[in-house]
Amino acid sequence: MRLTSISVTIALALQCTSVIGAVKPRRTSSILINPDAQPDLPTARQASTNAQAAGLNLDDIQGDILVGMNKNQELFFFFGIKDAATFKSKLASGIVPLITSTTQLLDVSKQPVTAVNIAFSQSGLTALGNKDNMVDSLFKQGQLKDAAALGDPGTGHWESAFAGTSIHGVFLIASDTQSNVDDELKNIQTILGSSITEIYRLQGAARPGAEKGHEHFGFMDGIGQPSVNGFSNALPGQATVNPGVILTGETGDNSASSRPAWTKSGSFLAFRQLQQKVPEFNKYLSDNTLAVPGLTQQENTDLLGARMVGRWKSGAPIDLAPLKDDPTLGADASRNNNFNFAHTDNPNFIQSTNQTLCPFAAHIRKSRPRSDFTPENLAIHIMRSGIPYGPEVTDGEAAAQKSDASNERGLAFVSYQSDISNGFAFIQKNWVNNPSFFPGHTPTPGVDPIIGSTNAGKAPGDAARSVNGLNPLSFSTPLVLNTDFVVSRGGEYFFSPPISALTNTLSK
Ligand code: N7H
Repeated sequence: MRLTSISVTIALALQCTSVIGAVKPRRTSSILINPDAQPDLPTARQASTNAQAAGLNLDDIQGDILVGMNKNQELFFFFGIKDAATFKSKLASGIVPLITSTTQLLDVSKQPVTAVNIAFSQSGLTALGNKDNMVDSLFKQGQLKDAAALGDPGTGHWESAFAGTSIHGVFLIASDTQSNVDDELKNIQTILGSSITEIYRLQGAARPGAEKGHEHFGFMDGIGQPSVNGFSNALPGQATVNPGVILTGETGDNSASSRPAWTKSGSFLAFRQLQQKVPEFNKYLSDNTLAVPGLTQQENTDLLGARMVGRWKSGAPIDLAPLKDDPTLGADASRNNNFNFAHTDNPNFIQSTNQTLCPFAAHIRKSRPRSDFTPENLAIHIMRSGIPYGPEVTDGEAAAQKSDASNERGLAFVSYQSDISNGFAFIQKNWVNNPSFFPGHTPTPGVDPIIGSTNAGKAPGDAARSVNGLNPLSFSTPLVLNTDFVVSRGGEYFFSPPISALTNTLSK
């Protein structure tokens, strides 16, 4: 268990103390969910020991950055700044005390009732009068100007709020209950009054019951996260990256020496609202079911989905469980990342041509090619911290095999990295959307069937995408995907500052 019963006991003890007024009441149940499949977070003590050795200040790093994808309820509240002077003074006096650090999130007894993080766009920093060069060209230009390069078919599908430069910042407000989130938003709005205006909000929530931790297509999410030096201890198969791959100004951030000093221990936040067409995805799988001998029709249908993702719905990697789901493997965080596509124990397995186990185009192989690079590329990694949004598929949608426009659902995608061009944007542009990636693999992989797009600059609408390797009986017979199962509704690039900078720089 991530948050131990010991910490709950401590929390209860603190609550008892609070009865006599010495200590503020704290939580006894966590804000975070804790599916077995996801790597455990370090305990507060482990993280603190690791951080001291690496010189990281976990009290200064906003909590969402390293902790990852495991909130119960999370609201993204996008705002514009109307009155910079008032905003700055309220930021320092009223908002900073609400901002939740990494240290606080790691221990139930230190978690607030509702966690709050804040991040600013380039236009937001400009609105605050900050003219510093953040040394990130994509942050500077904003996501709208990056839409075509990301493969979005124009911005016709974009949420109108993102199709402009008026979003100055975003509050990330997370708790275990919706009412806590609503109360905290009211509190923030009362503090900031008319100094901000609401531009857009997106409410995310972990899916219900047994689907907790799974995204809307049904696959367990949040498994393949890097282990960050100075924070966590790596499980077998997890990539260990320098803190500066995720955090600006830290070891491993190539631009550390040119960035403003106040940005040390911050991170760039790439936000994307990614709509998921779940009934259409399921229809495609059943219409194109595979024909692997020895499997039932349903097993062949499930196999196609697993080969598109690279994992089964339980989280089990197909590289280790190639034909059927293995929920015990999926739930075992010490084994479910322990693979690298190489199979060096089998002298007949030629990694550059053999897709019997995992297709070259599978989403997890495109987005983290592991040993396709020798050695693994440890510079291009992101910390994903998103959450599903929108309702469950209704019976009517399932029967019609078509999404109802009024029931939009998807992934409120969040990734953190020290350089957007080397993080989210690199993965999307150079790997996922690139039909020839990984080079030297035969036949050419094609695009990532989940999020790959070759629509750059075209009119909104589905463009056929060709993917090789999905059929284990014929690697070179492409499957043509005529529907975009994931539709970009746009987003923005933000910077999540260290907490000290909110007081010392951004409110001055
Ligand atoms: Fe992906 N999905 O349901 O198929 N993703 N992703 N992603 N993704 C992963 O390992 C999904 C998106 C990465 O370390 C899993 O957590 C969906 C974007 C990376 O082995 C599943 C959407 C980008 C990894 C999904 C979406 C990435 C990863 C397996 C959009 C970056 C880790 C579970 C709606 C550009 C790879 C897990 C590794 C894993 C899905 C978006 C990147 C199930 C539905 C935009 C780096």
